[in-house]
Amino acid sequence: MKAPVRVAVTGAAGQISYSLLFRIASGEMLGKDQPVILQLLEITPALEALKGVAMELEDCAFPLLAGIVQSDDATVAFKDADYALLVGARPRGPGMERKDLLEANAAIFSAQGKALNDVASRDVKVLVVGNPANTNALIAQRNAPALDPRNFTAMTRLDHNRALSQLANKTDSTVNDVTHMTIWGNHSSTQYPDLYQAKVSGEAAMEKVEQDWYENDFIPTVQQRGAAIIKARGASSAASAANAAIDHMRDWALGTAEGDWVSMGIYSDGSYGIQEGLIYSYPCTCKNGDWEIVQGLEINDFSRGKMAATEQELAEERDAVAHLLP
Ligand code: NAX
Repeated sequence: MKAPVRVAVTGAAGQISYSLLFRIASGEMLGKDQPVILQLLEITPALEALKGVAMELEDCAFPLLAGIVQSDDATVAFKDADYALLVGARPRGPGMERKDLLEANAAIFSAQGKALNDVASRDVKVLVVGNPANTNALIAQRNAPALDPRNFTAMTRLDHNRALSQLANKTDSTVNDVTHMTIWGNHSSTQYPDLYQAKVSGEAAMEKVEQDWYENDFIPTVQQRGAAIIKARGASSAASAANAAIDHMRDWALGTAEGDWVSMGIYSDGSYGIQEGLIYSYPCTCKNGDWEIVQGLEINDFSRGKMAATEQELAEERDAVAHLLP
């Protein structure tokens, strides 16, 4: 058996974590041969609820669960963390403007970025799930100058998975037949789910669907899926978000499927003309615990416009919190 790795999860008493933690502890994220120590962070008023979650984790008697840490102190929860899933965030309250939401979260993610900088493993792999995920990841990254910016990522895998299912349904296929899906940009309603590169059973997806469906049905459905779930369920996506977080971390740690790619919000190096330093979702392949942007894709004018619009939104979010960035 391998030595245990440390997996920090914030917002650990929340609804996404209620699905996420049990799957991490059962080996679905890092493999059935990899023991884990869960290091759980919550705000003080939620520590009692967190205790209940930890009791349930114990009651599963997971063979791979080598320990549980519970804390309301980020420097305890992130100590020597090899993986950090930042799920907890401040939700939008009544009367809160978008700017207020950005600022409230900037405070949380600055503090967590600093704590990661100070106490986490130098190779920590960070996934930000809490919204606004891309900008929260940017804030954490900027507050962790001692860590490689490549270690900070934001989750667009749920959008990616939603797009796979929509295309599979439309083409009477299964998700196993769909490859080369891409989500560009922000995890928000400006995201651009790109089918120009996608394939169904090895053939170009755009040969199998009409342009009208693509522009007026597929793109808005994927962009608005989170809101549709809230309307139907009365609560935001939780199990599917946890599933996407598992997929994101598993592929980053263990590698993406040969000949395919996934979507990850990552530190832009300027590829495809996107401003350097934004946390922007790109098509990525992963190998040996590292990601790489898929290069050389042909981008038509339609895609270029959509990629620029979501880039613009990310630049605006960054500018709105610029006064809080180091
Ligand atoms: P919940 O409100 O159920 O849970 C959030 C938990 O975070 C709460 O227990 C809260 O006490 C805790 N928390 C708040 N501030 C904290 C802090 N500073 N440190 C540690 N813990 C803190 O929300 P849940 O449904 O679990 O969603 C969590 C986040 O994921 C939200 O921001 C949500 O918007 C975001 N999502 C992101 C998605 C994505 O694809 N990137 C999709 C799903 C989800 O909407």
